[in-house]
Order: sequence, then C-alpha cells, then structure tokens
Amino acid sequence: MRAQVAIIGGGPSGLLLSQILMRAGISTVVLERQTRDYVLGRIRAGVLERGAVEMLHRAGCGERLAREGIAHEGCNLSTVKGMFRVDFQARVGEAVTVYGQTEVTQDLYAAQDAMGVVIIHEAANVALHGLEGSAPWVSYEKDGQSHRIDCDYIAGCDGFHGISRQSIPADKRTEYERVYPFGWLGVLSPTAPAAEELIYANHPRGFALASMRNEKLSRYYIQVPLSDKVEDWSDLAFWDELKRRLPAEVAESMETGPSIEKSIAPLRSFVAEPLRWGRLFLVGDAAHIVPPTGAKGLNLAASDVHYLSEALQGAILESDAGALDQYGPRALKRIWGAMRFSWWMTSILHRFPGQSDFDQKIQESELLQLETLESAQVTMARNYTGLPY
Ligand code: RFL
Ligand code: PHB
Repeated sequence: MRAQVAIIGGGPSGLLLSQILMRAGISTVVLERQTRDYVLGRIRAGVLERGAVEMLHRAGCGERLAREGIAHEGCNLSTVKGMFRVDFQARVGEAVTVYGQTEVTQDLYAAQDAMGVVIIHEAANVALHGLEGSAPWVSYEKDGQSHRIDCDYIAGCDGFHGISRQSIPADKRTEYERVYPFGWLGVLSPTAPAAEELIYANHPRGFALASMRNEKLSRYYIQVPLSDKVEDWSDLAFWDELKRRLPAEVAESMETGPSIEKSIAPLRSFVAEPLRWGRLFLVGDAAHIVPPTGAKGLNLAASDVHYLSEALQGAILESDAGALDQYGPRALKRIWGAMRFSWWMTSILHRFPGQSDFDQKIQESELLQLETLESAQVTMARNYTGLPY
C-alpha cells in the first residue's frame, strides 16, 4: 500500500490530521493499535479552546459540536476561604467549549468514514523505517500477516506510550520531564453537574474538580496518592471525599448517583525535542504530556496538527520543503506556553506530600492574587482559553 502521509495512531491527533490532509487532497492511511470501540471507550478531555473548535469546523466535522457543545465564559476556583469566579469573557473576550474527547473522536471517525479513509485497526508491531532517507516506510502485522506502507512522510500521533518517539535515536532526543507525586481519580456519572461552570478546588484534603459533559452527565476528579487503586474507591467513598473538598453550598445540593466510569491517571509534564526526525514528525501526546489541571492536552494536540498540516501542505502541494522546518519551532513555542500554565495550575491547586507551611502560604497568596488582581485574572483567562496559534 502507498500513501503520501502514513499516520501512526487513530486518536484525536491522528484522525484530525488525516481529515485535514485528505480534504486538502493529500492521501493518508491511519494505523491504530486498538479497536475502534476501545479508542471510543476512553474518557478523557472535556474542554476545547476556540482554536480547536475552529479547526474541527474547518475540517468539516463541527456540526454536532455546534449543536451540543456548551460555551463556558468563566470558571470557579474554590479554597477553604470561599469560591470566586474568573470571567474569561470579561477579562479577555473569550470562552471555552465543553465537549467530550469521546464525541470529538466519534465525529472525526464519522467524517473519515464518509471520505473513505483507510483506518487500519488492531495493527500490531508497527515499526518505522528509512526515516532519514527520502522514501520512508512502515511495517505492521494484522491477523498474523505482515504488511508494508510506503509513504513520503510519517506523522507519529501514537500517544505517550507509542513507538514513534522511540524511533528517534536516543542520543538525538532530549526529554524534559516532571512527574507529580499524586494522581487523579476520575468518575463519570449520569447525574446533573454540580454547578453551571467548572469548579477547581484547592482543599487541605487535596485537589478536586467538578466538570461535566452535558446537563445529564457529570465528570468529577479528586487528587489521590499514586498508591491508590480504583478498587479501593467505592462510589460512596468517592462522593463522600469529593463533597468534603467542594464548597459546602455546592456539596449540599449536588446530585450523586452510580459511576459509569472510574479510573486513576498519573500526572506528568513531559516534552521530547526535536519534533522532527528526517521524515518523521511527532504530534500530540507522542511528543508531550501535560497534567490535566489546565485542560490543555487535547488542545495542544489540535494546535500541533494545525502547524503540521500547514507544513505538509506547503511541502507536498507547493514544493516548499522549508515549510517542514517550521513545524517544530512553531509548535514548541505554544507547547511550552501550555506546559508552564498547566504546571502552574497544578502547583497552586494540589496538596503536595510534605508541603511546608511556607509552601502553603505561597499557594494561598497565589490564589488571593488570582481572586483580587485583574491582571492575574487576565493572564489566567488568556492561558485557559488558549494562547494564540
Ligand atoms: P492519544 O489520545 O493517546 O491517541 C494515540 C493513539 O495511538 C494509538 N497507539 C498506536 N497505534 C499504532 N501503533 C502503536 N504502536 C501505537 N501506540 C499507541 C493509541 O491506541 C491511541 O489510540 O493521543 P493524541 O491523539 O495525541 O491525543 C491526546 C489527547 O488524548 C490527550 O492530550 C488528552 O486526553 C489530555 N486530557 C485533556 N486534554 C484537554 O485538552 N482537556 C482536558 O480537559 C483533558 N482532560 C486529559 C484529560 C487526559 C486525561 N488522561 C486520562 C490522560 C483528563 C484526563 C483524565
Ligand atoms: C474534564 O472534564 O474531563 C476536565 C475538565 C477540565 C480539566 C480536566 C479535565 O482541567
């Protein structure tokens, strides 16, 4: 098989890149290790920046998003001293859209199916070859048979645990990393959201987040030690702990019910550089991970796709090979912006093991500035709603 661009990974990065390139007349093939049901079963991001929303519209898959996405013009932060709101609209004239990653992925699959794109699921032992030459190729196995795809370029959209990043020689790669000493226990529940907007809570017992997917589906998270297992947390224990960490007036009136998904995710900041190795380009979680506190992961994947799709169109449609050199520097500037913001949000909202009284006072001071200084709110709102592309 031959395609101009071979895309490794059928998550949001890979599908969106494929969708944009195909619409530009560039042929793609997507290789995904899992089944489609598995990919669609993952409950992850819930907040989209305007840049990501506009990309989905431009890619011809924004119809349901326009109907079902919920605009949020602010969010709440809570401390033991009370709750305050940061008004994104008033501070920077922007909003975010609440729409689940599962829905984004479903819409992208539907659009790709309509265009007849080849998406190969359950592709095993994917390996990349000839990256430093002009004729790269990809090998994989499916149903016990070996296959080969010849291509001009390869996009590594295979997430943090994929093989693309590992295909860049270790001595040519620099990895920047911070691992946080806690995780997030997340619960999806068919209940009405606790509040109209998200609540990020700093609490002595640990961080909590009240989020949502729609008016009948809530998403909640609490900070837990990395040693905790999902089985340790009954639904009852989860609701009890969540309510202790949210403002009392919210906890008292919130609806609880069965959980339909429960999982623990570790928190990490990670960037691998460079993003380009010969004919291979790293995109999304394959190149970087942010802690979910700033809601940036999926949005960064979208901006990477934006920069790479422009570079590939320049190279393939306009014979501008120099466009490819622009991808890494353009994407990394925005990646490091989101790294800083999600590290900062994580730092001010979580309880760190061994947190000293001094650390505690600094957190309180950060939150007080955010509550009382318009300039601090402008910076927060600018970053939360998305740095410019
Ligand atoms: P994905 O989604 O991991 O997809 C990669 C795909 O590649 C496949 N794959 C392979 N395929 C072929 N061969 C191989 N060897 C392969 N290895 C892997 C995988 O099966 C998978 O299908 O990466 P992508 O596309 O870059 O998308 C990134 C986003 O998924 C991620 O950044 C977000 O989910 C992060 N995130 C959030 N982002 C936001 O913008 N806003 C949020 O509110 C938000 N909340 C979250 C999050 C991530 C979370 N977790 C669980 C990590 C909340 C959580 C709890
Ligand atoms: C979510 O709804 O899953 C969500 C929202 C905001 C975040 C992280 C996750 O910062």
